[in-house]
Amino acid sequence: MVMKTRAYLGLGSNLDTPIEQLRAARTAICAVMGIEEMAFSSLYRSPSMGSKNQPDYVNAVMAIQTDLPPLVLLAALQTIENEHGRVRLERWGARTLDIDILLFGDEVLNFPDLVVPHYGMTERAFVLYPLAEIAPDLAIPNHGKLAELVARCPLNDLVRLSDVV
Ligand code: A4P
Ligand code: MG
Repeated sequence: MVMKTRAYLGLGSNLDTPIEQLRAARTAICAVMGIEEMAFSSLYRSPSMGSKNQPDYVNAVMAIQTDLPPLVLLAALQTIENEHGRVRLERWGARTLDIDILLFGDEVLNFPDLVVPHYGMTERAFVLYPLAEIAPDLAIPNHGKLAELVARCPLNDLVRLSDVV
């Protein structure tokens, strides 16, 4: 029997109709053999972190169940990013689609190409708030309870899109 792992993915886009990018990404992720969607958060809008001269981002978090090993999952997600016309001009630059593996079960992974938990997730409102929406009782390996991280994290102008439209 192959073990299935619950993983959490962070999705973000700030170019080319971000909401459509996230919808298309969700469909593409669900179509991967060995990935099953368990939950999908609301969409959240926030100013670009790191560079002020960029459009706002739209972010969401997706819970999946998968029997793919972590590096195979990463490769599948990178293929989807590339198929969605992502242009990597600069680190933290504007992008049509960014998919991060936030958590992979309760594993701590330190591969050259894959660090889990994702290094920025414990301080980023656009990750913590959507994650807490779909997994309020989660604990983050090495970082403790998600609810406590959320309580310490300012919103930084994050808005849930379903609250404004
Ligand atoms: N990599 C290592 N660990 C992981 C992981 N857990 N998940 C490697 C995915 N990839 C991981 O990433 C660079 C390399 O990270 C990959 O080749 C992979 O092997 P990338 O996605 O190509 O580059 P990047 O996204 O430009 O860099 P990075 O460091 O991932 O940026 P972040 O941290 O994702 O930040 N503002 C708002 N409001 N919302 C956002 O979503 N996102 C960013 C990008 C900046 N500002 C933002 C947002
Ligand atoms: Mg990334």
